[in-house]
Amino acid sequence: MDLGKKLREALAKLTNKPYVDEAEVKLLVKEIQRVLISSDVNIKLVFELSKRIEKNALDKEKMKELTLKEHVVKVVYDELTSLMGETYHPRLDKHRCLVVGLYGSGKTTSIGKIAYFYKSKGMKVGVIAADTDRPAAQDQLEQLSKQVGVNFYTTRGEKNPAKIVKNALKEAEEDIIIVDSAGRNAFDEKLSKELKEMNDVLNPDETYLVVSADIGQIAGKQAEAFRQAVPITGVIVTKLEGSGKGGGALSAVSATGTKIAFIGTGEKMKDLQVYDASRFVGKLLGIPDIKGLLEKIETIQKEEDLSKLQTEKFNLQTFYDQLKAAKKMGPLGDVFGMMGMADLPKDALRQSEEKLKYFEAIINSMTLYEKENPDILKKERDRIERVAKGSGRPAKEVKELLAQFFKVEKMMKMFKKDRGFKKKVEGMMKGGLKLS
Ligand SMILES: Nc1nc2c(ncn2[C@@H]2O[C@H](COP(=O)(O)OP(=O)(O)OP(=O)(O)O)[C@@H](O)[C@H]2O)c(=O)[nH]1
Ligand SMILES: [Mg+2]
Repeated sequence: MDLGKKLREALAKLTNKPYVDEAEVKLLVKEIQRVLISSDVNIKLVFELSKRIEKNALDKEKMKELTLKEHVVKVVYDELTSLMGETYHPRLDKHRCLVVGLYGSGKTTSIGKIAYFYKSKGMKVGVIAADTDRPAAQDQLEQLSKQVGVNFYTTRGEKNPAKIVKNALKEAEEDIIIVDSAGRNAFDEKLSKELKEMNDVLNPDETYLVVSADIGQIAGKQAEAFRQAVPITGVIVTKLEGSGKGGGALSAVSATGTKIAFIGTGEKMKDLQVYDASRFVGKLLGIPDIKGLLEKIETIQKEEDLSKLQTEKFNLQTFYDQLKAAKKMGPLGDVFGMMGMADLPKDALRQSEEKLKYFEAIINSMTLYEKENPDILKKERDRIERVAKGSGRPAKEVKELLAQFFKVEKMMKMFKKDRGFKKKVEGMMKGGLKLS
């Protein structure tokens, strides 16, 4: 499914430029449109998406460390993933599934695959053949169940699917029960009634609609039709490996607000993937290294968060400046809140005007070296006496200021190292840093 050759060429052109060139972004958007329309994505969706890509590529502030190309790829990627839906998280608890869909969409095969998927996760699986429409349907599922090694249930000769389910449930005790249903050429009243009856007996936790990727956009309409009969919790899109219309199927389903749960990518039992929009989009765009780029972005984001927590150079002067600034802005707690340490006891952090003035006098009596290297005051205690005298404040108060400074300094150092440190800091604050 390499639709992305021209797209990649258009993206390549954006490399090594200091600013985003509008003409190139327009060219890129045109290519994206071409790719999406050829994979049968709805025209209206395509145009909405193009507009957003153009706007974000040109207007959105670029992360400093990203190249221009990376920035644009990220914008395109974000928009496409939201078009194609969310990543699915299969449930790993005890549950029941009903599988529905039209003729030949891949229901029975998908059941074999899902059974295999859960079995390989160490769960016990039972499958129920309740397709009474096609003569060989029960045998087909029985064979698949043997192949993947899960339990099989049916009632031969019984024409009512709901009764087959009811019978099977009397015996079946597996963690996961999956029921196969009959297909139709088109959704109709009879099928609707049949599914409703099965739904009532089974009371499923998941109802999967199976659609073949080659129906493209129509997948959305099918999802809506089936949803009127039974609550569809997820769609399985099969035959994605061979269809150029996969984008259409996925985006149309996602536009109806239904989740895509699994995708089938072949006839074998292992050819099933839990749906992950990012993987699909990476493939659609033919950008194999999309994961690498996303990891880079994540690292940059973490670093930016961290550097927000770091003062350029933390010393007594900057400590005092911060206290003063915090005072102007309100309770000091708010500043800490901004640093990611919310919920600190605000009272403990309130600094009285008077005390600030005294601290100012003390700091003004220090030499520049002392302000920048407060450790020296700890090592050479007579300096404290000197500062106390010079500021007209008691030595005890100088020590108090130093104690507060070292406490905050320590906290910041630990914060830099360990972002899960919040709890310990809170404990420390409760235990002590009284500023008033
Ligand atoms: N290439 C490919 N073929 C698939 C996939 N899933 C199913 N098939 C094939 O599609 C055909 C129909 O699959 P079934 O599982 O029998 O479909 P069904 O929905 O149960 O069909 P009915 O019971 O007749 O309604 C079979 O030949 C499968 O091997 C897939 O993901 N990729
Ligand atoms: Mg079948």
